[in-house]
Amino acid sequence: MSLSRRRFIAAGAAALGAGALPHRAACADAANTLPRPTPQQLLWQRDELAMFVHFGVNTFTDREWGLGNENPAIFNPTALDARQWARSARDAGARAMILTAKHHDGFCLFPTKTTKHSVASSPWRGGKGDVVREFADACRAENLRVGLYCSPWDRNSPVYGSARYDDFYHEQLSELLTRYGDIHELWFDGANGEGPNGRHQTYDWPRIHALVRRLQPNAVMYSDAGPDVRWCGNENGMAGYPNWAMVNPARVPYPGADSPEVSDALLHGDAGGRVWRPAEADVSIRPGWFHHAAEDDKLKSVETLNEIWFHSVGHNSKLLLNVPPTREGRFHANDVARLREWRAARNALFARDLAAGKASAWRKTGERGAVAEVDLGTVARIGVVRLGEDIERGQRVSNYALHGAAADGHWQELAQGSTIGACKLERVAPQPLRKLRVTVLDAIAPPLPLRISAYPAGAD
Ligand code: FUL
Repeated sequence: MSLSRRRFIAAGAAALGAGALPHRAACADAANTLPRPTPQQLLWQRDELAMFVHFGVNTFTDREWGLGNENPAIFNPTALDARQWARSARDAGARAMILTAKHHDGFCLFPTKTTKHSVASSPWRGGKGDVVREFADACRAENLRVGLYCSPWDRNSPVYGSARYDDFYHEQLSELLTRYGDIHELWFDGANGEGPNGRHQTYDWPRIHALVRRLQPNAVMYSDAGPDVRWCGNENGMAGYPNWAMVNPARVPYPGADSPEVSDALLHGDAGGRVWRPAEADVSIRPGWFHHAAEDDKLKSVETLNEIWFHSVGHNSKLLLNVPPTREGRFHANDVARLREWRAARNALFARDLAAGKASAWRKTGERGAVAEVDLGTVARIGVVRLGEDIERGQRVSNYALHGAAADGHWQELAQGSTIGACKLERVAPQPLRKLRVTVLDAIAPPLPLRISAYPAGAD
């Protein structure tokens, strides 16, 4: 069985409607109809990094997808410490954390009226434990937003594959949405196989979405196709480029198919899309999502994590990095150390923005063009340039060039690009520069002043 999820698409997405592409000549008008993020989507994206936590019966069976017939007694972490997860997440620079409250095996990490297949039937904390509660408390203690993954696919529920499962799932979500305070993100996974009776389920997405909106109006909902946040199309943490935050829902229809067209729409979004639905890039620090002792020395290197950062956050996406607790219920020392090293490396890369507070100029060049220039006031070897649009007013730039000038005033091209969005990171060949210039060559609506940051190259 493939471990990559098969796509299902959140119904209701289609109901939001697909509009016509803005006509290029009607650029100024396009600004009025340009999709914009909700305050919740904006907050979600500004976090840049969230930590994913896969934990459950699979941790104890050494599997990635449980079968649903596990004995709850196997769930018995010996030293569960959600605060340690939260501290590591915060130290790594994450601002939110998402826990698998229920994975495909149906085992609930919280006590629930819906099933006996939960922590209440395990010996852990004498059957009185609640991992979701400890997780939510730990997140709040470390100033992290709380997110929950509750798999729609349930390989344990006897009612899976019938209308009764809609009520069952509705009840589970209601418990999760009413007991644990503010939930920032709900994560609806795309894997969708058969239940214990061999039956498949067609989920009632409009009902699910309405429930979340009613009980947690400030939460964003992720699924492969939304409705608030979409998948980036792969599990490597690599968003596509160009990457628009908008989609045309007709291109990511329900039920989804593993077609090249759907992958393309998820990877790149759509310049003409009428719905704001930015991409989330998820990846695990290890080969698997759950902890396997055999992978304790197979962690991604700092270099790989940096590559992921440049291709996720640096491609107008948000990174969701998974770190799985061990059977003890703690992050393994190797993961904690790797997160620390990676944070130190990022701190070094982005320590000093030499463009901050420096003289800058912004000049429009026709309807769709503009030139932004910043004078660093000194000559410095620049290694990374960060560009950003004011996405509160929509994503606009579709083609640009980045130039730099050394002390002699001679301009040379450093990079060319298409989309910018919330953040585009450019790694440039380290060289002494005094000025930077971004030329917006084309945009889908009149471009707005850009944010430009310039970071010195490390010793090489
Ligand atoms: C996939 C799931 O099937 C994996 O087990 C994991 O939860 C990953 C994040 O999403 O679709």
